[in-house]
Parts: sequence; structure tokens; C-alpha cells
Amino acid sequence: VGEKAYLELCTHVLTKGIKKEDRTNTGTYSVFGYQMRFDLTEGFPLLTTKRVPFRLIASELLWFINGDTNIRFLLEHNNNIWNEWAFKNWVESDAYTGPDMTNFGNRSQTDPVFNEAYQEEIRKFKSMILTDDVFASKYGDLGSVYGKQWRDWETSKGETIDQLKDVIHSIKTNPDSRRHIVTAWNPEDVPSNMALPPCHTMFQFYVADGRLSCQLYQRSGDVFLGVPFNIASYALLTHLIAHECGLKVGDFIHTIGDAHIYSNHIAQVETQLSRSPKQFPALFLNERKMSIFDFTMDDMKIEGYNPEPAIKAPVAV
Ligand code: DHF
Ligand code: TMP
Repeated sequence: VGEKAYLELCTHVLTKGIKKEDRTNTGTYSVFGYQMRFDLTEGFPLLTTKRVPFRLIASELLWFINGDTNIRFLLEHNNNIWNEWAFKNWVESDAYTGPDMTNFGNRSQTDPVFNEAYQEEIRKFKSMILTDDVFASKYGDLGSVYGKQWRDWETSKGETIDQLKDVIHSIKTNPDSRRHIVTAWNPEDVPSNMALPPCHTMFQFYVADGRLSCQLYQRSGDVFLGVPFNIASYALLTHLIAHECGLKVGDFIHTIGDAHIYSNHIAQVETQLSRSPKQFPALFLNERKMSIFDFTMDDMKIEGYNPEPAIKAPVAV
């Protein structure tokens, strides 16, 4: 089963990883340069050794595809995976007058009294994003992140480039091209304009034998939390684009730069490694929708997914 590739990555980082400090002050075990390959014809690569919530992956991908960078869309889909990074901008702004939230990511894990105040502020923040348009446009926006770069890259001439539309067009009209690339890494925007510089930085498509393959270069991979999402997200994107282009799916190749396991995820990874992988589920797309830009949550379904239970872990902010 294809899941072995992921479990081998976990074992590799645990056994060969070098202890390395990081931006979040959590500490990691890390290796540099790693590649996994998933044959998408063997099933949809949603891990079975822990439950990975497909609905969060699908709504995040629709958010990218729509060119949206505001977490309001995610909250409307009951998806909380980007909250911390918008919340950070809010509590660091002059307009914020609530209790001190400095270093909330680490403190909420170690200080139960602080954690209560933090949960309350997050609750208020989410409710303002959902109900107050002005507040949402100011503090719900993560800046020039994926959706912006994929759909609305700004050129020096003041024009915009729709990389996603362009790559789909080039796959349809010139499948043999070696230039089917989308990049989220915009050096002009990286230092200032975004909540978190893109982790999945560029991807390339490849067509052969009527099959569409995709390779992702991810500069930084949180092996326990982020990577299972990233695998499923790019597998889903490959299926969607293949569907629109009348192609079958081929491989998803996942290349990671700094592949790390956070020091507070070790026990969780060991639990996961003690479990046996099952058959991957199957993905069903609405046959009546042709363009990937018309897809909604109801048009994507996973069947035959019988994973082991979810394993909780704190996310490093
Ligand atoms: N920062 C770090 N340190 N690691 C990340 O993986 C990460 N990912 C981001 C943004 N910043 C990040 C965006 N993607 C979760 C998964 C993906 C993701 C953010 C968070 C996460 O917490 N997953 C939980 C379930 C969350 C839920 O059910 O709401 C999990 O157990 O997979
Ligand atoms: P960094 O910007 O210092 O590399 O921190 C980003 C962290 O988020 C790092 O642990 C990698 C992780 N991450 C993923 O693994 N996948 C993702 O999709 C995102 C957005 C982040």
C-alpha cells in the first residue's frame, strides 16, 4: 500500500533526523531532502493509520482554487486550520485591546489559566470574522498567500497572471510541455506581505500515456500535522485537473526540503507507526461538473475510508 511511503518518512526522520531548533521555539528532528511517490490509481492517498479529515482538505483546496486568502470562507465551512495565523495579525495590531496574547502558541499549551483567556479571545475573533465585514477584510486576510499567487499574481507592469487557469490551458493544448508550473513563492511578497511564507512552494504537471502526474516541491514539511494534509490536497488537485482535461491520474510525487517532526509530536508518531495501514479510500468527483472552478464541497466524495482513530497534536505557531 502507498501509505508505506509516508510511514517510512516518519521512521527516517525519527532515526536519521538531526536535532534542530526552529522559528517556533518548539524544537524538531529534521532531515533535508526527501521524496515520496503515490500511485493515484491505487486509491486516494488519505492516511488510514490516523483519521485525516477530508472535508478540511477539500474546503482548504477550494479556498485556494477560488483565489481567496481570507479565513472567513474557511470558518463558513467550519474549518479552523488557518485561525492562528490570522489571529496573530489581530493581536499584534494596534486595534487589539484585550489581554496580552504574546507567544500564544506556546503559552496556551503550558499555562492552563492563559489557555482559558486564549480560547475566549479566539472565540470572539472567529465570531467577529464571521459577522463583521470590515473586521473580516482587515484581520481575516492572510495576505499574499496561495490563493493570491495561484490566481492573481501581480506583475511589475501592474497586470495579473492567473497561473492555475494558464496551467490547465497548457495541459489541454500542449500536454507534452515541460513548463506546466505553478509557483506560490513570490520573492517580492515573502518578507512582508504574508502571514506565513508558502510551505508548498511550487508544483509541476506532467502528461504521458493519457495520465496526469504532479510533483510538489515543499520547502518545509511538518511531517505529523501538515504533510498528511498536503499529500491529500495535491492528490485532490491532480484529480480535479485530470477530470477537467479528460485525462486519467498518474503519480503524485512529493519532494520535501526541511522534513521535520516537532519534539512534541514524537509520541504521536510512534503511536501511528505501531498501527497497520489499510487500503486507501476511493475519490468520486461529480461527473457533471466540467471546470474545476465550478466545484463545491458536494461535488467531491470519499468512499471506503475506514481509518484508525485521529491522533491529536499541538500545532507550532
Ligand atoms: N504550521 C505548522 N507548524 N505546521 C503545520 O502543519 C501548519 N499547517 C498550516 C499552517 N501552519 C502550520 C496549514 N495546514 C492542521 C493541519 C493542516 C494545517 C494546519 C493545521 C491541523 O491542526 N490538523 C489537525 C486537525 C485539525 C482539526 O481537526 O481542526 C490534525 O490532527 O490533522
Ligand atoms: P516555517 O515557515 O518556519 O517553515 O514554518 C512553517 C511550518 O508549517 C513548518 O513546520 C511546516 C508547516 N507547514 C506544513 O507542513 N504544511 C503546510 O501546508 C503549511 C502551510 C505549513
